[in-house]
This record gives sequence, C-alpha cells and structure tokens, in this order.
Amino acid sequence: MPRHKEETGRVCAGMTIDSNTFCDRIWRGARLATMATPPIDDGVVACLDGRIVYAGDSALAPALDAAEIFQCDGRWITPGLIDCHTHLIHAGNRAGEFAQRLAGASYEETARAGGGIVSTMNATRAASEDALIACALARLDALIGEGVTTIEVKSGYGLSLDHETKMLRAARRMGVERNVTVRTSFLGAHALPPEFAGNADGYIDEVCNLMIPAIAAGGLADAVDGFCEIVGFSPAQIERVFAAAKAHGLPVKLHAEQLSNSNGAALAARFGALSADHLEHLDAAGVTAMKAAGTVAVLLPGAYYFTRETKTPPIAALRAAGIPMAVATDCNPGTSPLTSILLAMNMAATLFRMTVDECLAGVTCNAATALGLQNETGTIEVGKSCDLAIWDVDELAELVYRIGANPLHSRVRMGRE
Ligand code: DI6
Ligand code: FE
Repeated sequence: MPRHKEETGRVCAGMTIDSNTFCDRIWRGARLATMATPPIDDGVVACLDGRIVYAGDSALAPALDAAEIFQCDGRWITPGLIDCHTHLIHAGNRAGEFAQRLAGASYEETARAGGGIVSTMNATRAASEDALIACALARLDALIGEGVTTIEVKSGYGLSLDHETKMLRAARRMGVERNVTVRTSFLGAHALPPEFAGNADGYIDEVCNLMIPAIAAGGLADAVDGFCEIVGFSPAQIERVFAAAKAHGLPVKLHAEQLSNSNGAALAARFGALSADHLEHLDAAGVTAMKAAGTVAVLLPGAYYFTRETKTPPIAALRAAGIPMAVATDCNPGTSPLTSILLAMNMAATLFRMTVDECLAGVTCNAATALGLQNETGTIEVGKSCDLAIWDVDELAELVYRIGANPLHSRVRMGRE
C-alpha cells in the first residue's frame, strides 16, 4: 500500500489528516489522558515519522491505517513522563553521610565538614566519562521503566571546566545510549570547589568568564542552573551567573528557597527563568514574581522527605496564583537518592497535598514547560513528539496512589518503543 505522504507530501504538525493517511503506528481502544483535553474513553493515537498525527475520540477519527496497529484493551495512555530535575550523572554515593544524619548531623553540618556535594565532586572528578555513564544508566533505566521519555540532567559535581563538560557530555550521550530525550543544565554554581576555598567570588568569575562561554560554544547545555542558598551561592553571585547565561543565549533555572528564603525565586523570575525549584521557603513576594514571569514551580518531595524537612512549599498559594507546578525526583546522592517518578508523584500528593490531576500535570505538561519543551512533548496532541506511557490501571489515580508498584505496560518515544 502506497504511503499517503509519498503521494501528497509530508503530513505536517497541525495539519488535518484525511482518510487516506497511512501512518507508522496506531494505538486503538485506549483511554486517553491527553493532558490537553478532558479524558477520552475510547481513544486512538496515530503516529507518523515520530509525530502525533491524530489523537482523540475513535468515533471522530478519520479512517486510519498503519504498518503496526496496537489494541490497547482499555488501558490508559498518558504522555510519556518527564523528570524535569535530576542530578543523574554522578559517581559514588553518600550512604555514609546518610548514616551520620540519622545519628543527628544536619545536611549543612555534613556539607561544612567537607562531606556533602564536595565528596560527590571528588568521586565524580575521579570517574571517566564512560564510568559516569555506566552508573547513571542504571538510574536512567529505572526511570525509563516507569514511563519516563524525557529527562533533565544537571552538571554540578565537576566544578571545573573539564569535569563539568565531562558530566554534560556524559548526560548528552545517555540520550544516544537509550531511547530518551535528554536536556542538560549547567550547574557550575552548585558548590564551592576546594581550589577556591574562601574565594567564592573568584569561582563565580570562573563560572561566568570561562565555563559558561565554553559550554555555550560547545552546545553542551540547554539551560544554566544555580544553588542559591547559605550553603551554596548568594543572590548577588547567582545574578552574575544568570547575566552570563543570558549573554550566551541560555535560559536559566534555580534551586531556590530549599533550606531558607533568600528571595532566589524572585531573582530567577527577573531573568525570566524557566523554573524555580524546591521552594519550601518561598514567600508571597516570590509567588507574585514567579506568576508575572511565567516561571514554573518545580516541587521535589523526595528531597523534602529525605532531609526530613518540615516546611512544605506553599502549594495553596502557588495553586491560587495559577502557577504551573511540576514534580520531579531531584535524583541526587545527597538529598534525594530517588529513581522513581511514580513515588515522587505519591510523595507530592501525600506530603504536599497535591491533587491527582496536579501530580499528573506535574510530570507531563508542566514538566515540559519547566524545560521549555511545551511545544514538543508533555501532552498528547497533533504535531507533538509521539511520547506515550501506556498503563495497566483502571483509574489514573492509581499512578499516584500506589507505593512501589509499577503498572507500566509499555512506553513509546518519538513513536518507537
Ligand atoms: N539541592 C539539592 O537538594 C541537591 N543540590 C542542590 O542544589 C543536593 C546535592 C547533594 O547534596 O549532592
Ligand atoms: Fe537539585
């Protein structure tokens, strides 16, 4: 059977398809959570060249044919899940530090005592790019196994040009090794490396004048991130990092208000940040600033849980302001050794009182916006990448409700399993 596109030209994003369209793949008999429309009971999704060419009610669908047709038997389909905040690339682990914290030490104390981020920096510097990829792939596979099709990965454990670029190259390569979309963020302003002890401004000079220009020129980062915190960098230092990022055409995001309120979210908003992340200590002025800038609130309940934080992010205020909320794992060895996006959703609901719908939006459409990918993925809509997660559940709420279960039936990225 001749392919329609060969007869009449390409089927383009947003173009209406007609009854002769021959697709690559079709999923029929599904319940669809498109995240752009109300749920659809008897839905069909059609894919051509990795793009969605139809998604909607089967009763309204044109007659479609495809090389491969999947019967979904009433399974739910959501957009492929998006983990929009991870530190997946790192070497070693901090189980020993965890034990110290159980014995009473605080996160700040272990960081000041030379543990913390700097201990992971030492392990990461000692690891080759291949070794970094090998241990990160195990974490990535856990996320992929739960339907993740897009992941953000930060640097921030190299803290020198060579080691930060090694981390970013390793992150990009994971997207070649696996069928997953990887977005990278340069997090040079994560912690002060020992070479710059007592000279944080000197290190920020290096981040701004050496690292950001080189990383931007090499196309290694999709965004620039920072850690605005007493144990991290001051708002004035982060502002310099953001100015350098902007000068090199890179969007910004920020770890803000995690351990204390330093008005980081408002600073990020002033630079039109894609997202401000953590936000436990966010105040009303920060909410207002984020709303005005369209900055996504990325909530990281795994870090809240693991550090036994007691102050919850101001979910009600974020909700009332209509700020899009995303949920991510923050997978990192120090404060969130979490490789389950489904558990992150459950924690967002139980610990932060987010609704099922908010949790689902948090790992799909709002997570896409937090990465600047809202036109590419995060909803099941014509023209977007055909990124799907197909679930063996009767109700979508089961994705949030279960603890330790994995009802994923199959996963599709750019139309391919
Ligand atoms: N906030 C966090 O929770 C992680 N980084 C950050 O900026 C912690 C990273 C670590 O402890 O290794
Ligand atoms: Fe983080």
